[in-house]
Amino acid sequence: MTQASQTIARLSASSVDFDQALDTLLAWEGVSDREVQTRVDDILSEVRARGDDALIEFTGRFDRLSVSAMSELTLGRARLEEAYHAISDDQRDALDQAAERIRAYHEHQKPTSWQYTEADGTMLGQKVTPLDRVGVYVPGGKAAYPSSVLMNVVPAHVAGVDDIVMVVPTPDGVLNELVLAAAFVAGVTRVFTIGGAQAVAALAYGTESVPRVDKIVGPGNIYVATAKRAVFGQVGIDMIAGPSEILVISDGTTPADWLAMDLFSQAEHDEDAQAILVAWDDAHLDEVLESIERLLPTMEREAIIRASLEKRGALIRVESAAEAVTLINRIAPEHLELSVAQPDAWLDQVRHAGAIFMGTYTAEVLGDYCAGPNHVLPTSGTARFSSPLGVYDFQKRSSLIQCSAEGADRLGRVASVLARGESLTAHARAAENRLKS
Ligand code: HSO
Ligand code: ZN
Repeated sequence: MTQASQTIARLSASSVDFDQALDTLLAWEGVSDREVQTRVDDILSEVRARGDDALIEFTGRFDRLSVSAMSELTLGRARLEEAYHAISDDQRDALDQAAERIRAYHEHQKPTSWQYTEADGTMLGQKVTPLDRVGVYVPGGKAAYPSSVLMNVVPAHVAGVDDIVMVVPTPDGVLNELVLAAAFVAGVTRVFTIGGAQAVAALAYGTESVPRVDKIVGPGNIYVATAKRAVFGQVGIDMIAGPSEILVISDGTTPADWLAMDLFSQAEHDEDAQAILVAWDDAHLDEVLESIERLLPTMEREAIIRASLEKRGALIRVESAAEAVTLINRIAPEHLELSVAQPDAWLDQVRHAGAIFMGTYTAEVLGDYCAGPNHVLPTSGTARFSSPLGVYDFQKRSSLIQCSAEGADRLGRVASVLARGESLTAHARAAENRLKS
């Protein structure tokens, strides 16, 4: 049943060593490196102590970009708008449509403040407030995705964040106009063309030119991830993302060539990305493998896809649809494609997945770009306990209590007893002061 393939592993869920093979396949160690840690700590304390001067120095050293003032590394809305007009009509139109759909979807997420009043007039409630200022990190180089700018910025904007600051490294001063145009469409307030741990430090501590933010979101390399971890507490951060993953469940209703391309679309992100397909029909699995092998040589990113499929990909044969469900919940994938005739029938049983793509026509890439839901999703099994990036990540809640005289009496009696039990006399007396008699 398990058949050798050079391209991608074929596993059978009924083989005795399957559990162990699956563990090995899924294992992903979040990178942590002593040397990186030390270098990041140095950069953080330099920026904290010397502000703009340190930023200018690091940007010269790491991005080969030498400037004499931070104003040369700052782009305002006018410059972003220029980029928006400089890109092609097609690109502008696609960005607009994507942003609009992402905005509309996230509008549905807006939580509301609420209150209720008890019989004695005591009011209790919750007040939702957007964060004042957010920093969005956008990587330079091969992972500079305009779509990720939309996905990180639009929810913050919908949440009501007034000031959305973006940082993006520009090695040798080369700007990515599409990224800047996306920043314009999404509602970024201003951009600093700085990156790495120094940019994270600037956002976390503030410098003369870069304002201190309340939360930093967005993906980055190991230096950025290490810096974000280090400043957590000083500011909020989003999750630290691992490599992208897709799990496709196929009952054979979707053409094998489409499925192969869906797997490639994750694999082409990077060598560590993970693409897994699960089916209960051997002939169908053969067909998918045939598609993979035939299409792979036609891909522009063949080398990356090949490495990813070889290292972390798999075609898994299960006995039944029920066994596929067990596997879904065990893997807790970032992206789940239910490529089956009746995806709705599966939903009740799927407990852990970042985003669920339902049916033959719903390719994961539509969610990457423009369906509306966020593409920043929990990776490496963290969908067990976390959710897509959303409006709620850019807001916080305050609780509200307003006691009536009767309420103060009623609650004061309870509080007083509990306070005395904790030997906290001032607590008890503060409550007792407001008792009726
Ligand atoms: N699949 C990636 C997002 C992305 N795809 C950006 C293309 N550009 C992680 O969800
Ligand atoms: Zn993608």
